[in-house]
Amino acid sequence: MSDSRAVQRGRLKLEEFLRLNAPEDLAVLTTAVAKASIIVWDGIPFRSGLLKEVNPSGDTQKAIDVYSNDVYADALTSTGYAAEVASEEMEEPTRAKGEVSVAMDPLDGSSNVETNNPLGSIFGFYRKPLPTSGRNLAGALYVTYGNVITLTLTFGKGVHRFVALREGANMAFELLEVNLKLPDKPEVYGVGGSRREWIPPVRSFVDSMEDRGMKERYCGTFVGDYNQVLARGGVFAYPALVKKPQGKLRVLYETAPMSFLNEQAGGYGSDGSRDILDIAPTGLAETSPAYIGSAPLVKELEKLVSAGD
Ligand code: FDP
Repeated sequence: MSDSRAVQRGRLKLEEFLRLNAPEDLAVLTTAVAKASIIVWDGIPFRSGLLKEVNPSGDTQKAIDVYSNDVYADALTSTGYAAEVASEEMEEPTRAKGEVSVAMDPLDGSSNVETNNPLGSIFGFYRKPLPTSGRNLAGALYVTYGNVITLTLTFGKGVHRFVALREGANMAFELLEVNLKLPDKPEVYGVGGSRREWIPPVRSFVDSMEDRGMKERYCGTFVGDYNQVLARGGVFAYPALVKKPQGKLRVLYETAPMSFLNEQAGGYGSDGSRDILDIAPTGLAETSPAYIGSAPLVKELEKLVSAGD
């Protein structure tokens, strides 16, 4: 962070921050994501089925996850900096002429749409063609569509957060927090799937977290659940399940970018036996168990899971 005076005033615009702190290609791609996130957010009431009769653009109603995918994929490919954009919503990545491979989850937690629980989007900027390991990430970011829209990002030099504020008829992102770090004292945990499906070491570790006075906080969106771990310290896990040892979350689109960001915030992410960033996925939609958050806790959990205790 080079412009700390501007940070203290709290009015540093995203574009200015990116000009000072990001390589040009990632700056342009991040700006595209920021602009598209407002369009996606605006579309949620109409596209989610909440307002069935109303469709502002008059075109065929698309499901919100397909809509988000199309908005982000168009925005990213039209920058000229993306080599490919991959997401679970597309059978094949969209190819373009740039050099950065983008893997995204355009609408994380789509089962939360109906209940108005948090939603998010995740983006990983890779320097190698997909699929590739998280070691080739040059940047990662996530968007939260909660009480406020935030964008939390890293380019490998700390984690910084921006918030969308109204500016006349538009919304613009301004710096909210710099150099976010997981607090030393962990307070919360959230674990996906259901307790009876978890492998035994995860069950016993959750019991031990309760014994340590930590609280369960689970909203059902990876982004929302991780976001509170970043604020309060603790662990988010979508663990290995007895009948689904590879868990549920996708490495390229979800766990590697979030783990890269989490490590920049001083945390650690494991698949139960190794750093998530060391996984070399062979397919775009490959999944792995994920244990992400405060480093000492995740390392403890990794030991238990590796030993099968
Ligand atoms: P969703 O299926 O609603 O898109 O990415 C998948 C995901 O949500 C994560 O955001 C979330 O952490 C997890 O699945 C929730 O799964 P469970 O309902 O099995 O807990």
